[in-house]
Amino acid sequence: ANDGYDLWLQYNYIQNTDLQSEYNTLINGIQPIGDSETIKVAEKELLLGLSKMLGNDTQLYLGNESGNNLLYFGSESNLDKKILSQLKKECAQIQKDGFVIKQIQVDNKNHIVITGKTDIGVLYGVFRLLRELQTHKSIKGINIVDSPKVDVRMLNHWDNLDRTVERGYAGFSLWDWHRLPDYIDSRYVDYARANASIGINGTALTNVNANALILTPQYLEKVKALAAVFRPYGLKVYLTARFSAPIEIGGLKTADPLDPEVKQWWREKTAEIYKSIPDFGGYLVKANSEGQPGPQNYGRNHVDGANMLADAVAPFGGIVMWRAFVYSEHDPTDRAKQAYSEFVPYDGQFRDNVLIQVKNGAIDFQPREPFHPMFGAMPKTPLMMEFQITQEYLGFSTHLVYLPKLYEEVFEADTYRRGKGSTVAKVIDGSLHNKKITGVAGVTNIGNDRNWTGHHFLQANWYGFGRLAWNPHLDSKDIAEEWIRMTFSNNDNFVEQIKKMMNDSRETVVNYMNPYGLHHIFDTGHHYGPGPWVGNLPRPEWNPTYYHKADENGIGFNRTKTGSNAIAQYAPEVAAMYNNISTTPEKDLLWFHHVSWNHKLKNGMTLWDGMALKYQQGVDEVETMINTWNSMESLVDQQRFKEVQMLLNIQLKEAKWWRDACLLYFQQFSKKELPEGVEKAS
Ligand code: GCW
Repeated sequence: ANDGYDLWLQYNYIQNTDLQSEYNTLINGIQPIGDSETIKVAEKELLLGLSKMLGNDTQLYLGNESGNNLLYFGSESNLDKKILSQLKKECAQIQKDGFVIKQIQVDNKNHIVITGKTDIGVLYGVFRLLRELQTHKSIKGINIVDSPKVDVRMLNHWDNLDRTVERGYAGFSLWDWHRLPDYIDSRYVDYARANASIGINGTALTNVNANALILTPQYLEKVKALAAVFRPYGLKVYLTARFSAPIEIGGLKTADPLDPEVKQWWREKTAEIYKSIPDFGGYLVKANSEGQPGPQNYGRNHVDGANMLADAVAPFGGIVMWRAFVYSEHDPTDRAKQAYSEFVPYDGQFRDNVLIQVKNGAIDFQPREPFHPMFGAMPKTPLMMEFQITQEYLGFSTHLVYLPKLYEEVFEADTYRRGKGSTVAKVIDGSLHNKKITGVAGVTNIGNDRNWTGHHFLQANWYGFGRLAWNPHLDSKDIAEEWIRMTFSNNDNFVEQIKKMMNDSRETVVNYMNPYGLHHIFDTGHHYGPGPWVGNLPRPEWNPTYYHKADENGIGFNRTKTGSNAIAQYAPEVAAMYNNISTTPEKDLLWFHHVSWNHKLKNGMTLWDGMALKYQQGVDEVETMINTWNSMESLVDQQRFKEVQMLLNIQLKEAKWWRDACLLYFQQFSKKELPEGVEKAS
């Protein structure tokens, strides 16, 4: 049985005899260089991976110092001069925590060397070499040079202190606060290994809807214990800072960021944290959003709030990630415009160690959103990307959706802020405006389910998130292939078919949930399943009808000049494209336009017919996924096969539910028959 606990670090025995002999020849023993905790965990991982994949006793790899074909791993500064001299060119190309893996010859002997500027870089290189073996690549003459393109690559846990997880669908929180700090669950180590294997270097442990208690000594002691487990893996700990903490746990009367006592309180609290966690990363803050306290409660603004915290962490090298997810019920015209209006005017006023963390789209993690107009619009402020890995609006952990495809679409979008080719990826990696600090965050989809993510395939979203945070220019298809080979099988037929299935899955979910730019038509509150009708929540912008605006004339949100004019927040080229219905990509049609039911689509159909057929297509595509999966049964272990199969069957049922609910609802307005080919609701 395989319960999926090992994620993409399965290290399956390599059956291919040619590869076996190649790997065995070229890796005859391992030689750690340096004795840091990081080098020790790198050694442990190599021993685990090599002995499992090559079927040898771990002893075989140790104590072989004098031989040929050794695997050396250690940072540049610890390497022997003779070895280093063979790596000069490569070492000059790496930055930060990058690495080099190269086969070299010294004194007529062949060796492979993994090195980097830091031991963490070396660890990343070790995982990379293991991946080469896991994915059955030849390592003859290996020469890989790679560096992360983004500084801060982090997970955001929306985990509460009672272990519930906001928008979490894979069990309860991993953090066992009750038994910490004395009881260290071995799962913490596996969590750190998994993250290090994809280059994730930060984790914000707590919900952005924050509880100030995490900043009390009783909890900080527990955080310290977690930080100690994660440290060797290069994983820094961050905490969410509740803005009103000075009142709630500090006994002050105010949390006004300009109040000297408040400043002092945060300085002291921060110093206290750094005293026990010297490499603490900093604060993640949700302020004045959805009822959370913030500087605006005191007539101050985001700059006042963010800079106050930034000053507290600056002496220790910490950062503040200030979220831009703000919208209020007092602006009834268009929620999509608010973040831009509240933040862009402050460009240049934030401290150097503040990153503004922006969701990928202007509403809220929908199956498809056009890129957020803030990207590229704040040349003097580092903007950090926030993706959601957990599937709040994508069928929770029940539906198979490969999200790197979505992330890639956002990264590839062109902001035109410095002419054509000014992609979001270049905003995020800092190259567009020469940013000093860069970051990508993902709201995690993991919990204490045995397989971490509730659905085996959603492990790929954690994996792919990490890979794209490392390098936002990677191709999501390549990432899927790596993941499949490591997680399931190197069988080429399996790889090709499953890669296609994953790759198509994102468009499939858009088809059966939100085709043509529809958005936020989820059942209110929990966001599972369809609910385009009037919901039961008080705020107008929490109601689906606010977004689709269906009536007898048509459907869609007019964000053009004749409507909310949200398009004006984009660069002129982009604004012009979206302002005009004929140049708006059809995938975003109803995001920007209120369109008549008879509007002619590019394929000649009316909007109503086209929309109905998209819903049907989504259902048909889930059927295809099921067929693909079923045909792979002999190539997968039974447990994972069956679990995925059951979930796919639920997904099919629910794709039909989406189709039927949305079409029946919208039909009241369109007053049109379903076109041929669309199954009627039963
Ligand atoms: O998408 C919304 C979620 C909230 C979440 C909020 C946010 C943490 O429904 O649960 O709160 O976004 O991102 O702050």
